[in-house]
Amino acid sequence: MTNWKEAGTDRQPVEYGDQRVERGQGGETHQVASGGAPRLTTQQGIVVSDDQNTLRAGPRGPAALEDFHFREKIFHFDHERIPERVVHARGYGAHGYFENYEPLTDLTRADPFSEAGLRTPVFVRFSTVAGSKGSTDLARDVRGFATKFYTREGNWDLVGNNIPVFFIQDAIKFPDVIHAVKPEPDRGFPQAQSAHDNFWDFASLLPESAHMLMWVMSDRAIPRSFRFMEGFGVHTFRLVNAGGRSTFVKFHWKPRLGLQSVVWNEAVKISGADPDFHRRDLWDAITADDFPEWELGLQLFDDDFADRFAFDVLDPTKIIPVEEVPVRRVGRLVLDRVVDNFFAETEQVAFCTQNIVPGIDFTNDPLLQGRNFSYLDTQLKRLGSPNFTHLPVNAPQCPVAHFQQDGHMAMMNPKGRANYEPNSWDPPGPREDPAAGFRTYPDGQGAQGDQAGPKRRLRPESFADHYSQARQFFVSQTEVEQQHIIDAFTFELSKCDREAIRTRMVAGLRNVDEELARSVADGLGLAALPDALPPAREPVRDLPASPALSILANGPDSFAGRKIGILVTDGVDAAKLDEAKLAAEQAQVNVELIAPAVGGVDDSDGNRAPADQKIDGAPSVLYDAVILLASKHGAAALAAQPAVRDFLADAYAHCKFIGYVGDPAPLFEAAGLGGLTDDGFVSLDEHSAADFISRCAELRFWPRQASIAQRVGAATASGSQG
Ligand code: HDE
Repeated sequence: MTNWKEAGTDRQPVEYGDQRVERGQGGETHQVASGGAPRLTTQQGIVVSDDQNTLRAGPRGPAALEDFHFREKIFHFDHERIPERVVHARGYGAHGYFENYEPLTDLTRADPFSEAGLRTPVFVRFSTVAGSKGSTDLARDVRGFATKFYTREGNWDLVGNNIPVFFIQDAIKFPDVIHAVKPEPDRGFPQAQSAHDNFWDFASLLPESAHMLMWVMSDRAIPRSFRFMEGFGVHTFRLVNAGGRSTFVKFHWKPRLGLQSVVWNEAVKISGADPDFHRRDLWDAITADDFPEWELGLQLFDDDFADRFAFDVLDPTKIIPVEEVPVRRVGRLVLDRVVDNFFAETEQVAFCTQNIVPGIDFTNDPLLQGRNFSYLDTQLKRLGSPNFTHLPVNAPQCPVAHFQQDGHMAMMNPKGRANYEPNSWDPPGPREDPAAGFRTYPDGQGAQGDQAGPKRRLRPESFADHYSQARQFFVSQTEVEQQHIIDAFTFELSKCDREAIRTRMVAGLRNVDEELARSVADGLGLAALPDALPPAREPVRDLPASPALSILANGPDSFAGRKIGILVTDGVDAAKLDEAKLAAEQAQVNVELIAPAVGGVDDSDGNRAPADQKIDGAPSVLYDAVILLASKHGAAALAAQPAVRDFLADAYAHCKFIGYVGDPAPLFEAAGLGGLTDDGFVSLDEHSAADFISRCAELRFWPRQASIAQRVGAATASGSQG
């Protein structure tokens, strides 16, 4: 007989470091419920005695089928995954609130805008589009910016992107554009990249994508993090007031910390060093109570403007320049709570563009109309039940009452007999309310009213200008940004194997800007500039520039919210280190100490300064600026390390501000920077740390980009001569 009454007697107590555990007969680790730890149970609530061993006939015998604990545990594990989103699979969410500044009742009867200071709870999920769930945050891609407002009159989902236009004009092309950008179907790669033949083959044959391509080849597609990017509702929507008057609206999110992007070479390296760079940034900011914030802006216009405007306001490949219709800031979004559980909230949140509340309405934008079908469909596929609205993250935070019933995982089941209407029961169950209920705006009247006619598959002619706004975007960028766009096109097209695709794309770019097309052609080594593609409608070449479209021309005036990496060694000057840390704190800048070992360094006062990172794991791409606080002896040791040389060479190449003490020449020389110091290098012996940080508000020392390009040009020229 086995001694089943004496459970656990075959185990011995043992200490593993700071943990007291029990060791079983085979040496396995057992942790037993005691102190604050509750007892482990099965899903059915049966307390588990041993979670280390399956039930076996003899210690070396076969497993028993009756082991319900094992069976349940593995069964549940086998079903842990739900289908990832077909697009926007990789994302990160957080909770917060939207605070309305002033009542907007003249414009809309939507609840979140009804009172000054009203706070509406929200859940926001940021995402990339093309990559799968496990892909890198720093892919060149559009970012999703989806906000669920839990209003007192139901959920409103504003499912937007960080780019105000889209690739296509009609939802029927969505599967095609996504197939084209995703890994190619035969080989299953490349992951989370548009730099491959299929994407550019499709794009070069789809002139309506020209405007969007300018945005995705710009630095907008490689944001520094979610906190530093804008959001856009993209489509034209309607606001409708209590009297039934409609005003067209475009939604904008404006980041409090200003816009900021990384450079492409940095993005490539961050993808290796920290593929979670963006989600970590959001988590770190919120858990440090440095709550990310955006303002909601509205571009408001009427039918007359819509008729006057040079493009169709229903065309989602067009913006309305803010110089023509200014952005009115009406409230702020604050994210102040991380999720308790990633799966329950971020993975299971189900945004639906068709979730709107009284006071907001759709327009006939053909992309929006298609989306309104797609999102509900996709939630059923992913979440597996029409009851996905019962999940806490999706449940409205207002009364919900209807006669829909049953289905998988039904949690909220009505009581009583009435499950239909009309009925004569008491209680009768819910009934409709014509006054408070959602009423669709009776579109199709007024100047924008030609929205009916025979059923046909027809694209409006007013959608046929594909290039004018692409050009407007390009000419509105600073020189540095234009160069980034040229570089991005050159990089992406260089990854296409078929020359015909590269050539066709350059031919399309000629309709945007000759200089752009020529530079990309040169970068690709095209033998000759191809003829321009025949445009459906001759582009307007003299649309005025819209300075608001540039990131750099609208930079922040502060370095707040950014991160400085301070490289230290034993013997680091304690006073300088303290000064740098204090100046950073005062400027609301984060710092990380990077040392040869994570245990830290001994400073000049003999005190131990623990490090945040070991140098190998903290390349300079993870920081917005860097400071070298090495002692003389330490600097010599650093100079021998490849990771340190990369740290410096990259900080230089990415145009970062570099602070230093003492004579850094040997270190800079080791990094290949001998004789290259410029005004982006700041001696902290001559300047205070506070001065350095205020200098950093420029974010990057951009003149360096031109001087690097000049040296490359000179070297290429002398190479080709010799
Ligand atoms: Fe989406 N999109 N989309 N999309 N989209 C989805 O819904 C779709 C489009 C956007 O964080 C899917 O729940 C169609 C534009 C975001 O959970 C799916 C079309 C814009 C998110 C879907 C578009 C977006 C999605 C996949 C062309 C910017 C992530 C999973 C008509 C305004 C939401 C899901 C989150 C997600 C369909 C175009 C933004 C398949 C058919 C334009 C931010 O329903």
